[in-house]
Amino acid sequence: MIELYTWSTPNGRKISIALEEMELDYRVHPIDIGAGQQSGSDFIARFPNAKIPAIVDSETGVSLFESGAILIYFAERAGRFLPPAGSERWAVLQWLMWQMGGFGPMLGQAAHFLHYQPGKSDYAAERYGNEARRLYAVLDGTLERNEFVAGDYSIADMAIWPWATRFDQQGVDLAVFPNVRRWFETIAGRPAVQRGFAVPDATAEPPALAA
Ligand SMILES: N[C@@H](CCC(=O)N[C@@H](CS)C(=O)NCC(=O)O)C(=O)O
Repeated sequence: MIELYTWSTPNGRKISIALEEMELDYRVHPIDIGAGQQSGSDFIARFPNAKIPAIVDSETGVSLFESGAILIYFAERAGRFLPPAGSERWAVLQWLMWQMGGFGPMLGQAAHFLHYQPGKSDYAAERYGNEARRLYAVLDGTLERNEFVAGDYSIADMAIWPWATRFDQQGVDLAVFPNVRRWFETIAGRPAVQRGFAVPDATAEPPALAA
């Protein structure tokens, strides 16, 4: 059994989507980050970065934070969605690291300055808005050549897709990125993705794209 500490955010949803896709048994522990529960002493004692997602695998004793590490751990445990060796494996890890270093941190900053704090800093809004659109253009380019980011559907798609669900907050128009749009809708249609998206908020659904 995997104990999952999470909230309804892109980083949290990566993990619940992966658990659903890999059919691993898990129990959800909601951590309300708006109420500061990630800063509680019990949570920090186990997960010193004080952020969700985090997991404990009660069968193996492995305890992990950082969503990229958790996705690799699950893929190796389940033997799915990460090729065991060779250039296909490196392609998945490359795109997973791209998400962890860029298509996540930069989009978070874009949403902060464009959506949550509009008008606070024109410089930051322009800088992160431009970087968000640049990252979507990179994603669109790879999806023009491949059905999924690294060939077959993988943990890299599971990491990237939840961040793309917040495109409107990031100042991004998906009509400009037709390959991202096609990929977005394909993944949104997967039942495991829909179940994972609704953790821990059972009413949550991926955004429907305008026709
Ligand atoms: N690099 C970390 C980022 C985790 C992260 O930023 N989590 C956010 C929610 S998406 C959080 O817990 N925020 C609460 C806070 O910063 O206090 C990962 O990928 O797991």
